[in-house]
Parts: sequence; structure tokens; C-alpha cells
Amino acid sequence: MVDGSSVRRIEPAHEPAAHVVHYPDKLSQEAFYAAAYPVMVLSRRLEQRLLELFQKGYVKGTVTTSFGNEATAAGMAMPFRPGRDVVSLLHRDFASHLLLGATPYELVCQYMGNVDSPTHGREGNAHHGNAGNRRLPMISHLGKMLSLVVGGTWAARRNGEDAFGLAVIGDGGSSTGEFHESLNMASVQRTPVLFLVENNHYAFSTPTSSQYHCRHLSDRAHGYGIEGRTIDGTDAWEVYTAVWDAMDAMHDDPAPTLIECMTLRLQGHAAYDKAEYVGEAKLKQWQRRDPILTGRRIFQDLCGLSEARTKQMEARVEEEVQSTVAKALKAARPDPKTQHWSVYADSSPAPLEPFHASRVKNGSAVNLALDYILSNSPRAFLAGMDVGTYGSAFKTCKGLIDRFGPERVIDMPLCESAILGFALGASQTGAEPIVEFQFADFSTEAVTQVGLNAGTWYYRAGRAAPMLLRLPCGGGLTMGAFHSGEFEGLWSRFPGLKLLYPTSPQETFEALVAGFYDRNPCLVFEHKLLYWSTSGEIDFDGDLESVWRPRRYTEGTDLTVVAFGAMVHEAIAAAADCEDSVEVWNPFVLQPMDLGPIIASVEKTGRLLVVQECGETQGLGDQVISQVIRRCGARIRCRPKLIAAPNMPVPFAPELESYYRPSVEKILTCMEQMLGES
Ligand SMILES: Cc1ncc(C[n+]2csc(CCOP(=O)(O)OP(=O)(O)O)c2C)c(N)n1
Ligand SMILES: [Mg+2]
Repeated sequence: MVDGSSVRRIEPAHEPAAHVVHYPDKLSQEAFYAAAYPVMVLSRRLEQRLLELFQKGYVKGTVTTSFGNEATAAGMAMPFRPGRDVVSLLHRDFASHLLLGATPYELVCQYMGNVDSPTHGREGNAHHGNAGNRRLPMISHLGKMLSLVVGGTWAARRNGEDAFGLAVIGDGGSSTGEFHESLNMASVQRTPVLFLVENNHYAFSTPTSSQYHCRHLSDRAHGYGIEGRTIDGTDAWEVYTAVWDAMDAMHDDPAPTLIECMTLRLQGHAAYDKAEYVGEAKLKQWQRRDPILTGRRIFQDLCGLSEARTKQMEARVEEEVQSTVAKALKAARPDPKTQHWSVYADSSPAPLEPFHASRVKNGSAVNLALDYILSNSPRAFLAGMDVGTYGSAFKTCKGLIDRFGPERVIDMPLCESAILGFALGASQTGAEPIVEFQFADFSTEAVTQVGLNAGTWYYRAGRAAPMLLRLPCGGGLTMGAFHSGEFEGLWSRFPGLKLLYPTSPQETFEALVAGFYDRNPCLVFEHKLLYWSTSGEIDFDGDLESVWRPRRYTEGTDLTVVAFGAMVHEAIAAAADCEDSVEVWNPFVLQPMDLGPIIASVEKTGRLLVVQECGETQGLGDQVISQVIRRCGARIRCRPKLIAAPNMPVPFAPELESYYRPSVEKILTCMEQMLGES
């Protein structure tokens, strides 16, 4: 194979002596071209074949090519070390993938969606990588991978590694909020990530004049207190040396750097786009600067190669392309029957130290659980807004920074999306993140990161993404629409997440500890009202597996009540006032929900009432009812009922809010109505 990696200096796995530069020595221009140029040619030819295969129907989805961007893709990747540095590449970085460890075969298989693709046909086109090797697989949502590189690099460094990060973005992607959030976060956290903008003058059909109004995108670096520069991205050597120098500087001062590469996109955005909006004259002008053509002359001159020797190299590339494609065409298609369909990574945590505390409030149970986790797990860290010295908005993190230090209890900038990306990235390089949203309401800022990126991570990357997310939620504190929501219904819509909703100190402790030691992204809803209004014992025996089950509070024979969050306490109070025999349940694990014991209860009582605090269509009450009805084996004695708030934002004034939230009286009246029916 024509492969630059044989020429590249890859550092040995052991730690180098202190005086040794911590990344590959700078190559001479000759050595660089000898290594990089054949890979640029390989990238071009493989992608040309992919386009042909797309037209013939063998390649699915679409193809976005790197044509014109090969010099940037090769130059930027060369100094980074597979398996050590944390890298996120884009849809025009085929050559970077090759240089950072992907084989031509797996890349072609990825586009064909066959069994030998790195994602086993689960994801297509450019959405691939090797998470175990720190080449993080991208999601489509541009900008969203940047914060993962920051978190991954930060966590590797915290672990004593000399890792660097490479976070690539286009001119279009540089307009996303996450671009700003990630640069700012990396700067504040002093994390050596190279943010590299591939400015190819267009985002799909949108020219840069409609994208930004500064002179250079690299000018933005000053706003983050970091260095930035703009270079010619069609000159592979210029890119390589700029990147190498940036790494050298980051080695001395671990802060991020911004490099804007002025590069080219020689075709339309993707296979279907003829790029008429660019205009023929400009396209022709660009074609004359095609880095494969200009690079060829430099390659020949520098390496002293005759035309015949150059053609030999190109013939070897061609041979590799043809044999790769021939083999990929023979690979089997994915078989739905043998697919591993689970979105969850296996979790069988070992038993933990038992824990006991008496007469604690729910808010203190949170604090005790976090203390327990941070004490037991040195890789755990807690991040969020004001979780440090202030001890978090509801004081649930009080004192933790004093016990564990600012490296493990981290006040973050105000940027939920990047914080969650940071946590997801950190989970890939050995850290164990706990993130507090200040209010559950602000979790909507991170819907893509949590729902689409973290939630699908195991499915796409085949690697666990363990993280514990805490969401102080719910109404009753007269805080209005933006500080009173629950959002368990929203989060239940995303596969791959686990959701827990505890309602007592015991349950809160169990939920946080079980959520942390599970190997999947786990969201724990902490009803704010219960922080102070509920107290009791914590008696944790160390067994995590038994935590994942619904909870029953009263036994009864006439009516099953299923309640969520604070409504559990209202339902228990109503049941106590009810003359008949009522069984109150909390599903506790909202996803994946095990309704078996609740269905058995309804089979016994024949009646089902569900109570939720949020609006009728916003929670999971309807889902519980439909599941129970679908699966219940016995006769239902009356129509199931759902008590919910009206479908509207949580109102502010106390009179309005207490009318909005279901009350004990309302629940009791409904119970009596149902019990009166036969
Ligand atoms: C957040 C988001 N919005 C929209 C899209 C759809 N989309 C895919 S590529 C693209 C253009 C990207 O342009 P740029 O960042 O300049 O990268 P280029 O394709 O030019 O390399 C768009 C709009 C997306 N992937 N992500
Ligand atoms: Mg672009």
C-alpha cells in the first residue's frame, strides 16, 4: 500500500524523556511530500471511485468529496498521533482519515453500508471514525463535534497524557454557536486544541459573504484570547508547518489555536449538486490550483522523481483502489437477523461499599451521593454552572469543591451544549463525567449533544459513553415557565438514554449512584420541591442491579395509581385519605421503563390512574396507560385516567401555579370517581 504512515514518526507508547518534543519531529519538506502526496492521490482516486459507485447504486446516501481539500486534509493530519491525540474530522477529510489509521477498505465499505464498514452499516457516508483510537465519529450537526475534542483532550491531559486535539470545522460550521462555545471553553480550560477552519468559500450554495462579515475567520481568535492565523490551504507543506508550529506553541502554553485554511471545493456540495451558483470561470480558476496537480510538480521536484517514477506511484495507487473496491463489492450486506440491535452498552457494575445516613433531606441526599461517587471514583468529575464555590444553585454541591478541588468540581462557562459535548468527549478518554444542569429547563440547550450525540454514541461508535446528568426540575416554587419544567417526556424520546426519577432521599442516592456507575448516558431528574420537603433514611446496601426497578409505596387491591416525581407524594396523601385500598407506584426508571410489576398490579386491581405534574402531552402518563392497556391480561374494570396539568407553560403567580399543578384533592376526587365505577 502507498501509505505515508511508514514514513511518519509515530512516538513509542512509553512516555518520552522530558526534553523530547512531545509529538512527532518535524519532517523535512521532502520527507513530508514523500509521505503525504501519495495519500492525497489515494484520497482523490478513492473518492472518484466512490462517486462512480454512487451513480451505479452501490454507494448509498450521498457522497461529499474532498476534491480541492486534499492538501489541507493531509497537511493538518500528519503531526497528530493516532490513539493519543483526540481528533474530529469532517466530510472533506478523506486523506486525514487515511493518515490517522483508517484503511481504504473500511472507508469504501462505510460508504457502501456493508458489514465490514466501521459502523456495520448503522451509519453512512462521512459519519465514521474510530472512537477507541480517539478519531471521534462525527454526527451531521456541524459544530457539535468541536466540544468533544476539547473534553477528550482535557481529560487525557488531566490523566497525565501529552495529548493534543484537532477540531475541524468549515466556513459554514464556524457560524454555529458551538464553534464559539468550544473555542471559549478550550481557552478558559487551557486545553491545547487546534481549531482548524476549512474555508472553501461556500457552505453548500451559500457564499462566505452571507456567512460572516469579518475579514478573516481567524480574526475571531483574539476574542478568545488566543492566537489565530489564515494560511493557504492548497499548499500541503504550508498547512503542515503551520499546524506543527501551532502544536509546538501549544506544547509550551497549553491553550487552543485557530488556523483558517483557505482551501477549495472543486465540485458541488455533494454528488447531486452541479454548483452552477459558483460559475464556470471561478471553477476553472480553482481547478488550476487543484492541489493534486500543483502538489504533483512539487512532489516530483522535491523527491527527485522522474515522470516515469511518478507514474509508477500513481499506478500503485490505482491498483490499490481497484483491489479495494473489488473486495468491498464482495462484502456481505448487513443481516437484520444477526444485528446487535441494542442502543445500550452492557452494564454489570460490581457491588459497592454500603452507605447509611439517617434523617437527611433530599437535597442532602444529592450531596452525599456526589461525595460518595467522587470519593470512590478518582476519574469522576463534576461540572456545571456555579457548582464550585457557590455549591450550585440549590446548594446540592455545597462543600464538594473544598473536598475534591477545582480540578474535579468545575465551574463551567454558561454553555450547556458545549459542556455536554465536553463531557461526552471526556468520557472517551477515561474520565467519568457528572454534569449538573442548573435547571432542567436549560437542558433543551443541549438536546443535540445529549439526545443525538451521546444517546446514539454506543450504537454508532460501538463504545460506551458513561455520563451522569443531573436535572433539578419541576414546579411548586413559583419560578415561572423557564425554571419549573420537568422534561422527562422530551428526553424519553431519544433512544440510548437512561432516565431515573427519584422521589425520596433513599431513591435519590440510589438513582445518582446507579446512574453514575451505569455505562450509558443517564439523566436523573431531581424535583426541586423535594430537596427540602422530603427527608428520610438512606440505607444503600451496595447492590446496583436491584436499583433499576419501579417502586411501590402502598399495597392495595382496588386501584393502581402511577405517579411521577413530586406527584408521588400527592398520590400517597390522596391514597391515605381514600376509603378503598389503593396501590401507589412510581416507575422510577423512566427509560428503559419496566412496567411488568405495574401491569401485574393493574391485573389485580382492574383500575389505573396516572398522575403527572406536566401537561397532558408533555409527560409519560399517556405512554404508561397505552402500554398497560396493550399488555394487561385481565379485565379492566373502568377506563384508565390521566391527571395532568393543562398543556401550557408553568404559570408564575402562586395562585395560578397551584391551580395548574395537580393537587391531592383533585387526585382524591378522581380516585373516588373511578372506585365508584364498576
Ligand atoms: C447544524 C447543521 N445545519 C445544517 C446542516 C446541513 N449541511 C450539511 S453540510 C452544509 C454546508 C456546510 O458548509 P461548511 O461548513 O462550509 O463545510 P463544507 O461543506 O463547505 O466543507 C450544510 C448546511 C448540517 N449538517 N448541520
Ligand atoms: Mg465551506
